[in-house]
Amino acid sequence: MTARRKTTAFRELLQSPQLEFLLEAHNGISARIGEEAGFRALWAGGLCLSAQYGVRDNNEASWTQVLEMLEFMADATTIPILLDGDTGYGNFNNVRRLVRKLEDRGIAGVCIEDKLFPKTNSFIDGDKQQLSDVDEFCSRIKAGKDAQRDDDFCLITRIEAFIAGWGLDEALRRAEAYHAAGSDGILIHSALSRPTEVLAFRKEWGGRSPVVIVPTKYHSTPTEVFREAGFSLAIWANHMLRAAVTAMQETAATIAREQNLRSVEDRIAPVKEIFRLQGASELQEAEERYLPRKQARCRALILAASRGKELGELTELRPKTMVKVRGRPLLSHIVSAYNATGVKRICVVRGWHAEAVDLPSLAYADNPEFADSGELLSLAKGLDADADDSMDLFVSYGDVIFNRYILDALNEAGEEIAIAVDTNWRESANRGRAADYVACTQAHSRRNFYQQVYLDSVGEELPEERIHGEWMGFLRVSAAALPRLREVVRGLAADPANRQAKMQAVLAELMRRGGKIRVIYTTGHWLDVDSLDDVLAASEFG
Ligand code: SPV
Ligand code: MG
Repeated sequence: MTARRKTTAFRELLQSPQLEFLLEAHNGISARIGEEAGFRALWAGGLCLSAQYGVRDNNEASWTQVLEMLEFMADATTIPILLDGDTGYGNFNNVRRLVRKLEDRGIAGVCIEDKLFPKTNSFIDGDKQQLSDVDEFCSRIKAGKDAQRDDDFCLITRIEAFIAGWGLDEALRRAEAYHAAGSDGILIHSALSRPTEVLAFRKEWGGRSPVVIVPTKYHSTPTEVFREAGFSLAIWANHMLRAAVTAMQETAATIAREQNLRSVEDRIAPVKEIFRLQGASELQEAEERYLPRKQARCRALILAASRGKELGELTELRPKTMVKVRGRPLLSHIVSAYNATGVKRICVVRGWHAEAVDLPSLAYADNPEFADSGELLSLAKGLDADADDSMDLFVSYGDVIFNRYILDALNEAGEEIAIAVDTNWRESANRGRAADYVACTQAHSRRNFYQQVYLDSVGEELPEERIHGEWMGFLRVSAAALPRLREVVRGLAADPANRQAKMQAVLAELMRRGGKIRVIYTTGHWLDVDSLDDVLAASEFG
């Protein structure tokens, strides 16, 4: 089924036996609002189109600038638009070009008035306005009608005889000539506060062609009067712009006076309503249909509840993750590394001096029992804080800074569960600190570059000959495996015996349940900050 043309819809309104209404609109959004209110056609008025551009109704906006706006209005709506085409912007030649361009832009009709270019609004010194020569005006009508390719496109002619101080005879003489020249209807305009002129005209003219009125000045007349008189269309010609102006003036004055938004917020449309009027949801649906599936999206959970007592005074009032290195908290370096690889949704589990962990754009979960619990409990709190399992998840520590390369390597693994393991484990051993050592299905070696390596066991007490590397806390869990991780963590955390459990207990349990944990070997590119020496080393990192 082909949609009914806007031209046809407008012609039907113009020729229907009952009174129909056109609402003024002056841009895309006002046009859409008019359609949503139930209007079946719109008036693109010259007064309001020029006013929304901030210029006078004297053809100061060029006709192509009018055309530009009409295109937005037509795109924003499904109902026909009648353009107030002023005088046609010149002579017959301009009118025929105008008609073609309006058809191209989906405009249903144009109204031209019998004055001279550049025109002046009818309500400004109307009686000083000069009318066009009747024959010359008829040439504009004929050329316009000859130019249209769509039979239903309407050319309405506006008689300004009353405005310019002439009487009924002059108005009728002109109507007769315009009708003979091919006009589809007469707009009879009047600046009186009562509809006497337009009623007199309609009475004499009868039903020879549809008659259109603009009751701006005789606004108090009951609509019933127009209906009974047999008018075809009534145009509410400037009320959307005037309503907007009042609302904008009040809002601007209030904000200027109060220097805050409290009292205006509830009196103006919410931003969501603007999105709706713009059709934002349609674009979201289209993106789903047309855009290639985005790469797996990731979020991150940073376990940062511990104080880091070894750092002494530095962590008296803040946790280790907020200790500054190169002028920025460790956490800020960690966030930058995540951001650099496209991860922006980050949740930090806080404990010691939670209030001091306050970087913007992060989500927070708190582990109030941090002092006597282990990483497992912090992980449980972090997982509980965000129930979204539609994204892959990174887990890492708040005192480990790293190069984004580690995240990229884990991403590339494309495995349900993967950890990064540093082959340079002897460095930690040499520094005499506890570390999460791991044994894997294979040692790191260039020879088995193409082999996939999996975790075998993890612990601080692994015998040296079994150690293949050190796990620095990076864990990547795909969205598909997240429910499994949740289940394992919940199960472990429910057992009071696991209160002090570390992250390695989670890996062990995942493996015990038959899960395979892929190991990505890396060398360096990270640093954990446990001591003051580490703080100094961190200053050199990167
Ligand atoms: C307009 O809306 O631009 C009109 C009607 O032409 S009036 O302002 O009354 O002249
Ligand atoms: Mg006008």
